[in-house]
Amino acid sequence: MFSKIVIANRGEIALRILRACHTMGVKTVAVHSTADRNQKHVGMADESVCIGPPSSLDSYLDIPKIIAAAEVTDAEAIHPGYGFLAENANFAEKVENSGFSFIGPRAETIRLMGDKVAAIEAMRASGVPCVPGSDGPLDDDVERNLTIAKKIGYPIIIKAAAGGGGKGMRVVHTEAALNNAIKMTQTEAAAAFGDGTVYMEKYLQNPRHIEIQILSDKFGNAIHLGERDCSMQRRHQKVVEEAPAPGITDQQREKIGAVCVDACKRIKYEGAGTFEFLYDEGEFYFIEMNTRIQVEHPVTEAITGVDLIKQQLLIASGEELKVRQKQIKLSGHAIECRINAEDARTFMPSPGTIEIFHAPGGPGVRVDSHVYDGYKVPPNYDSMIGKIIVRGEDRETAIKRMRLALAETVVSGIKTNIALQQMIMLDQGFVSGGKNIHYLEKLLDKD
Ligand code: MV4
Repeated sequence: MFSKIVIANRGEIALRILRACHTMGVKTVAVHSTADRNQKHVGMADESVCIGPPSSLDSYLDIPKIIAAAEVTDAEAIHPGYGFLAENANFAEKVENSGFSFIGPRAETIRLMGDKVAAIEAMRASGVPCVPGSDGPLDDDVERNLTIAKKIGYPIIIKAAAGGGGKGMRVVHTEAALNNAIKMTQTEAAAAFGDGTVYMEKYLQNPRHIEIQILSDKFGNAIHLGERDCSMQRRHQKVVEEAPAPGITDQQREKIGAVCVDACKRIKYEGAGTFEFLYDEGEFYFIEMNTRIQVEHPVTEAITGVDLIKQQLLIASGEELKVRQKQIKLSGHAIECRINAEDARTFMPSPGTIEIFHAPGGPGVRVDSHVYDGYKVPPNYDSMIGKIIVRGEDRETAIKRMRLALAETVVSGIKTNIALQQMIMLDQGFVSGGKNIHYLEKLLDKD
């Protein structure tokens, strides 16, 4: 195992990584911006290095500064957390070329998954079910594009190969609108990502977003840890996540899980990863793979008992996966509510000083948050101030626990989405379970 690592992130995930390091006897180096001097994990880390001003571009996204921090502290590895540089293949490559271990997949794998056309191609070749589509990039052949769309059937969606997470997409309902939509998406993609490559898929109108968590080591051992349902979202920001996904049978889970495990082995995936699927009328359709630890990883931890950050460290340090697929038993039901510093009506970030913070507790309640009384939420970063995760023996129990946990939570001095989360936990549609990706936005539109 590594003796010391750099935590190249901030907020709750930096704290989560620090906690995993403590249980493993790994020393920690916190890197932080000047706005983050008083972060909880900075105070708890064995060492800390200030890497620049508040702006992410000059701190958490500044590759040479982070590598320099590893050099001056004599660390062995760098954990990127999520966001920032977590899925930057060039960063992973530079970390490795500088003599450190990147705690995540190989740079080549990150690069492959960053190109959505290449990712889909690799997955299709590995037997992963994908959305009917163009099977590759679109070119400027107008007739060819019309033919592909006709064969797939409208509506179709044009997506940027370099996009993902909702950026660079356009739905097309008619043949008449196709060519212009392709051109517009290409232009936007070229401007946003420096790569105008686009591809086409059948547009699934009302799918759910279900993702499979995997772990895969450097020796060809791979396991899946079941699925998460992340359909409760607004403008591509997840709001509530849960595991398992309501209505998914053990047979469905075993089948899609085995397919993901096979794909991991085939592409020699190393680390923790997530296969993102759209789920529609009982079928899974792969859309993207995330090569990082995700915000919602705790719901999987809650029902499997596996510490995913610990597993990331073990895999990166070259240990063999000790957990076998047979040992993965899903137990109970877990729900995560993301707590954001935001305006209840406009959803605009609402930074400021938290006067009082009271965390909920009790059986089956976990709080992953870096905030405390007097904590100042800076305006420079993501507005998430923490996550409440509950587990119950069944979904109904978990929902009841979340209602109480939200009611116990006090965050004063700033605006938060706690009331929205409480509304969702009481909503009959959410309570019934299995709602699609448009449900929450439609619910919010009603008033
Ligand atoms: C889709 C889709 C429907 N059909 N692809 C949005 C984010 C990006 N990861 C993929 N996205 C979608 N791709 C096909 N072929 C609908 C979405 C989508 C979505 C997906 C997951 C979670 C929330 C979403 C919200 C709007 C659209």
